[in-house]
Parts: sequence; C-alpha cells; structure tokens
Amino acid sequence: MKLQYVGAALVLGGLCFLGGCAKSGDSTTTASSNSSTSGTSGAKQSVVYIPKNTGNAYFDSVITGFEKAGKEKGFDFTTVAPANASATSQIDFIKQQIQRGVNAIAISPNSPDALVPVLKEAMGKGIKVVTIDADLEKNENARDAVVLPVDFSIIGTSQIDLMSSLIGGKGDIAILSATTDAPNQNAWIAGMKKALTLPKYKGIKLVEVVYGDDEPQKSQRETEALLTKFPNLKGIIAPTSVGLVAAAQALETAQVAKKVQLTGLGLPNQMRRFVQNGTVQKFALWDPGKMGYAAGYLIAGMFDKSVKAAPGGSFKAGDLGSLKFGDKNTVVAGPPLVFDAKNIDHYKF
Ligand code: RAM
Repeated sequence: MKLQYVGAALVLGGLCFLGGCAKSGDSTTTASSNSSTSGTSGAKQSVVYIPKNTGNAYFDSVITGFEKAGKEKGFDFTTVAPANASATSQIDFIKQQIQRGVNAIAISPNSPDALVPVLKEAMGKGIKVVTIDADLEKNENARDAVVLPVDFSIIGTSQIDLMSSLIGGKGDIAILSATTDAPNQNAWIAGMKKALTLPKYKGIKLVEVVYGDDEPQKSQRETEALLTKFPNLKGIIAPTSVGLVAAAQALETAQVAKKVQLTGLGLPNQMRRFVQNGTVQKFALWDPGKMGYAAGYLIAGMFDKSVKAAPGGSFKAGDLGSLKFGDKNTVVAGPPLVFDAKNIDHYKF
C-alpha cells in the first residue's frame, strides 16, 4: 500500500487540528504544566510524557497534542526528557517519575528492552504505562498499550517506493537512521529491507545503514561520509525528522542535490525550505500532534475506567473520533502523508 496524497478536506483537518499547531524551531520542553480544570472533579490525575530526547521539534508537536487532550479531559500534564536518545538515557527519568507518584507515564522508548524492568516496576505500582511513537517490540507486557502515529507495516515499503520513483528504480542507496536501538526506525528499516526483496525493486541496492543518533551535527557528518564513501550513490532515505533535515543541509552544502536524491520522514516546517529550493522533491510523515492527542484521550479513559485496552475494543479520542485497539493493544492515530512542493504549504507542523 502506498502513502496517499490527501484531498482538501484532510488538508484542512490537519491544519486546524491543533489550531495552528506549529511549535516551530527546536526549543524543547522540560516541564510544562496544564492547569485546566475541565473534565474531572477533585484531585487531578497526572500524566508525564518522556520523549526520546530534548531538542527535537517532532516531540514538541506531540506535546502540543497531549496538552490539548489534557485541557479537554482535565489531567495534569508535564514532560521531561534526557538530552540524548541512547538506549538507557530514559531510565533515571522514569525512576524519578515513579518516585514523584505520577499516575501515568507515556514514553517514546529509545530501546525495546533496556526500559523493561523499570517500566514493569512502574506498572507494579499501579502507574499506567503507554508507549507512543515506538513500541517495546517483544516486550509489550511492559506497557498497557501503544499509540503509533500510523500503521508501521506500510512505512518500509512506502519509503522504498518513494525512493524508487525518485531514482527511476535503479541505483545504490543508503539509509541515515536515528540511534542503533531505536525501535521505530529499526521496524521501518526492516520493512525497507523486506521491500527491497520484491522483484519491482530489484534495480535498487542498499549499500549501507548509518546512524546520526537524532543529533543534527552527527547526522550531517554521517551524510557527508556517505557521499565520500559512495561516489555513485543515487539516493539516501532518512526515516527520522532530525536526520532528514540534516541530510538535506549536507546535500545543499555539497551541491549534489541533483545527483543524490533524498527522501524520508520529516516535519514540513523544517523541510519547507529544502522542498522549495529543490534539494528534496518529496518526503513523508504524519501529524505527530494527533498521536499525542490520541494518547491523552486513551490515558484519560484508563483513569476513569471508560476505556479498557483490549484488542478489538475502541475509544473516543475527541476530534479524532473513534480509534480501535488492534493486536497487542496497538492504536494507530492517523493516516500517513506525502509532502511535495505543491502541498507543503498547507502543513504547519
Ligand atoms: C525523529 C524521531 C522520532 C520519529 C521521527 C520520524 O523525530 O526519531 O521518533 O518518529 O523522527
């Protein structure tokens, strides 16, 4: 299945969802408190969101969605994150939140297994645990549910399909990923490798996967190293918003945008300039705010017991309507989108 270009109605939906949701730039929230009182009476339940790391505008957008849900449902919302996205960097933050006595932890995990003992400890103390943006692959019993932005099973093929259309189905490509442990990027890369075994992509060869650790400078350096190491490289896929913008910068600086095609997953606000000046023709993502908003509604429903996380069940997620629990309590928040010069101005995240 391919990613879809969206019609005007959906474009407007995305625009209006967070009322001008763009938190542009990459300032990062270390703690924000929502003091709304609507939706519940008495003491408010508390939700903390722990993104992969600070300094990533993608997570600012998730936070905006969470804050909107917190206002509508009346829970207290805060967010804290480590400076880097290494596998173990979130452990101390989770421990602090357990000590603080928070009622729910939402987390975008940097590892599928390193966090398992401490998240199980949290669950053992009655804290709701919901992973968002990425899951604890094979350790799903260390969380109550997961909210994914889109159906992960289509991302690998759709990224290869995008690249194939850019390079005419032929040539060497490389992947610039986030960290080596990132469960979401690793799931998408596995999907890309599987897609490359299909006869229709037989002209495309994956020559290397490199890791920028979701740090702009390292991602840029890794891109430059790829250009040096593979002079005949035809394309780079960066399935990370940090990596994609850094790689675009590297191609622009090296003046090789005509020779090396770049696509991946990125934020329209960060990629607009590179699409408008022709460095990047098209790339994909989803609205990260919708995922935060959906997770907020899910957690609020778990608090008041109106939502029971179980495959086949569903819950009302405010403006997003009804969302379903799939296998392993997996919730998918919305559709994937492809951005290009024609539609990028419609998106403000
Ligand atoms: C980066 C992060 C995040 C991922 C996006 C696409 O911001 O790695 O986890 O979902 O890219």
